[in-house]
Amino acid sequence: LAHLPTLDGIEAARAPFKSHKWTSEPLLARAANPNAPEAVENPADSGDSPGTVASASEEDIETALTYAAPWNAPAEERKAILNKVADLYEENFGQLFALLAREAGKSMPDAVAELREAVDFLRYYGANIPDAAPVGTFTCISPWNFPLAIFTGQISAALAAGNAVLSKPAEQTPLISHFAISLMHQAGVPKAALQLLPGAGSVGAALTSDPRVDGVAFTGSTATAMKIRAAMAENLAPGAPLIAETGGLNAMIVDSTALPEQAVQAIVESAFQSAGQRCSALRCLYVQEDIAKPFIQMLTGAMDALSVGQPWQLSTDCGPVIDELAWSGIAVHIQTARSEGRLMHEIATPNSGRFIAPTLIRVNGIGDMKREIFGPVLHVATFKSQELDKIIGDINATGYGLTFGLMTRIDDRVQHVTEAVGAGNIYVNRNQIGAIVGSQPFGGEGLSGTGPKAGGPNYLTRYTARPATQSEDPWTQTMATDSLGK
Ligand code: UN1
Repeated sequence: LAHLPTLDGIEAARAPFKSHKWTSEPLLARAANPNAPEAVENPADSGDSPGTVASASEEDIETALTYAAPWNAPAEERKAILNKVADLYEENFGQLFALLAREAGKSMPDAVAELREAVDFLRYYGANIPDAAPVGTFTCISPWNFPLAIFTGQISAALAAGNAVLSKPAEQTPLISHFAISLMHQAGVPKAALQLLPGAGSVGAALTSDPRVDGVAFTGSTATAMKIRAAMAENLAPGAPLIAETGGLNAMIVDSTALPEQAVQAIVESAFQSAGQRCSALRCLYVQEDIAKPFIQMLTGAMDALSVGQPWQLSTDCGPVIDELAWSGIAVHIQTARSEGRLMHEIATPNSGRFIAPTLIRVNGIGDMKREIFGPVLHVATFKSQELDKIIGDINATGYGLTFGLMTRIDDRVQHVTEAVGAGNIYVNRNQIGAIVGSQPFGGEGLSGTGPKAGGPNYLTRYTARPATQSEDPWTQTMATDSLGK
């Protein structure tokens, strides 16, 4: 019964959508001259703000670094406290959902999935506490697109291993981090082992270039990961671990034997859930030429059934994109495609707010895509059967390797294609998002991340003090040969 939501929780789920105001501050005593609180934006409603955030000042960062102390409680106690945090997340689901909707623009189904993933991370890492010393002090830099799940995943892994954590959440989503960290403290994580330092990139830069930091977990863009890598190499102790999950240019191949209904559903989910704002999302769809016409007709029909709208409406499939910068970048991309006659389909969107209609854009192949478009935009190419290996070559040539999807009923082809494509998460005859903690760990290859996979058996070892050998650090090589971020 302890896990059932309380009536308060249900009421809390309703009220905060419109009225509640949260504040987020660094969770230690503030420095003498703190930064002034600023309004946080609601991505779906520019007239609304869910609360205020006071960014960490230089003095706050200095205090946090001085005060940080590894969590040296016995493993059993750490496990019990992480499980208690999971319980508190479940009990406070109303506030967490409200924040996911109002601060991050998450639709209700996306928010439910995210809360579940966060709870899964806490219980999984709690159940797998490594028998080794911690690295020391870990900086955890988390993204706005999973402001609860990835944020909690990084922190709970670092804490399970006994590290001190300095958390720098995404600039767009400080309030949910603040609330979640308050729950962690309430459950018994010591304040010196877990400190929140909200702010912009400069806060992250300070927390990844100070020699008192011993390791960094980062999820975000490949370019930022490379800057962090360089700053760590210059300032941190040699061998300090960087655990990075970064971008992708994810493809799916649908051949003429695929079950069309299954493929269409998988594509709609993979490209448009979370408004396409997942690094795992499908970006480039290859459809075999023989079936392309009727297949794309089915796909556009399924798109027409999607509803774009306010996150807290239960009918919403696709909420807003995160901010003005994201919105304008995607809008320009769609406008360019329109002017070049490559727009294949788009659906209606609300007139105001930062909404982008799920859109199809024609491309010749993944090579036409210069960068990851982080929104509900799917690029479509066709291929002839004899071109299969060429496409696989093109997909691998992007240098990324996060997710890949294959829709076919030919067994030999499953084996051939899944062996030939270099991607961390390969999915056959299903959607290519929504990895599951424990049973389907998530992580990329090449420019998409350093590994090990989050929610998998090797992840926690990188948060423990072991001498890292060259072969355990595959990114050293990748970084040396690629040209991004230089
Ligand atoms: C991300 O979008 O930053 O499998 C990664 C999935 C999620 C992806 C998270 N775990 O769809």
